Amino acid sequence: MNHRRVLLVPVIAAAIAAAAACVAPVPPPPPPPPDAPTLEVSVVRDGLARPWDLGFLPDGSLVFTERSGAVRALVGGELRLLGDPPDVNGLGEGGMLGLAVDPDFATNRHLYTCFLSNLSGTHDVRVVRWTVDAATTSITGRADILTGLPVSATSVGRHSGCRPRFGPDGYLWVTAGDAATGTNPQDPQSLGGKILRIDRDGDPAPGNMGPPFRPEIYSYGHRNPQGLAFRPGDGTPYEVEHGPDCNDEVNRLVAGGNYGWNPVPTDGSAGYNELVPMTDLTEFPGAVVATWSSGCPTIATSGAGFVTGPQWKAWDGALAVAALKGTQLRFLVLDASGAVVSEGAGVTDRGRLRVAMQGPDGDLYVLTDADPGAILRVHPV
Ligand SMILES: [Ca+2]
Repeated sequence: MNHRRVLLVPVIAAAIAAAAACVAPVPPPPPPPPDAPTLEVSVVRDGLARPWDLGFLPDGSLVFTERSGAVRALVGGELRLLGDPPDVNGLGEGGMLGLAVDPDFATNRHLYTCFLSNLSGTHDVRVVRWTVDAATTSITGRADILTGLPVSATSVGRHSGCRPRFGPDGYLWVTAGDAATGTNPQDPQSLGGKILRIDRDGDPAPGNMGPPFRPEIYSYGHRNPQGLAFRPGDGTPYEVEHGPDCNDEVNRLVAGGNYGWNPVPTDGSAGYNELVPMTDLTEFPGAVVATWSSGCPTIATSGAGFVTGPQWKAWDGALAVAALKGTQLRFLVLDASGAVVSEGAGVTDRGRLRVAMQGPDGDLYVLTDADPGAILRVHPV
C-alpha cells in the first residue's frame, strides 16, 4: 500500500472539485419583484482608470479613488486630481483602494484613504488621513494613522482590500483582507482578515476586542471583506466579503465575533488553503453564521450600501450589494431582525460593479471595475 498515494487522493479530489466549481457559470440573477422600482442608469463620468471607492462632500462634490493611485474629485462636473501619492503600489489587487469622507468634513476637511504602500521599504497597507484644501483642489497634511496591515509575500496585493467607513458611533471602521495568508484571520496579532475600528488619529476605538487581540480589532476570521455599511435606523454594521469558489458572505458584525475563516493548510505548513469553509462551524462552533451567502459559485461581492426612500419602493431599506463576476446589483431585503427575506437583481448589463453608495440626492452611485471605468448613477422610478 502506497500511503503517500492514499493520502494524496482526497487532496487531488478536492482540488479537482475546486477547479470545477471555479469554472461553473454564474447562474442568472434572481429577477426583481414586481413592486421593485425600474432602475434608470446614467453615466456620471467615464474614462476613469479602475475606480475603486467614492464618497460625497457636504457640497455634493464627488470624491473617488483610482486603483493606480489617484484621488480625484468631481466638482460641478469638473474633474480634478487632488493627489497621487508616489508610494502607492498598484500591484495585483492592491493600490489606492478605499476612501472615506469625515462626517465632520465641513469643519475639519478630512478624508481618509487606504492603500498598498512601499513607503516603509517593504509593502504594507495603510490608512492615511488627508486634509482637503478650501478650494477642493488638493489633499495635503498627510498623516499615516494606521500602518502595517499585512500584504501577501507571494502574491503582492492579493486580498489587500480595505474599505474604510465612518459608523454612526463616530469611529472609522476598516475592512482588512487576509493578505492571502493562511494564519492571518485567526491570528490575534495580525491586522489581516479583520474588521478594525479606530478613531481619527488611528487609535483603537473603545469597545473593541481585548488581549490577546490587538486593540484595533473589532472582529476576526474574515477572508476578503470589501463591503461595509450601517443599516439606517438602528445603525447595525454589515460587512460583505468575497468567498473563494463558493459563498460570498454578508455578515452582521458583532464585537469580538469570529466569522470562521481559517485557511491554514491541514498539514500545518505555511500557505493558504482555500478549500476550507467560509464559516467553519466544525472548527469554530461559536462562529457567526452569515446573514446571506451566495452559494456556488460566488458572484464576487465587492461593496454594499443601504438605500432608503419611498422612491425605492420594494427596496426601500434594502442592502444593495455590488458584484464583480456576477455583474449586477443584488438587492437584499432585510426584516426587522436583520434576516434576508427576499432578493432581486438589477443593473445586470454594465459589467463588473465595484461599490454602491446612496448619494445625497437619494440615487445610488456605482463604479464599474474597468479601465476605462465609470461612475454610474442609478435612479429608481
Ligand atoms: Ca464567514
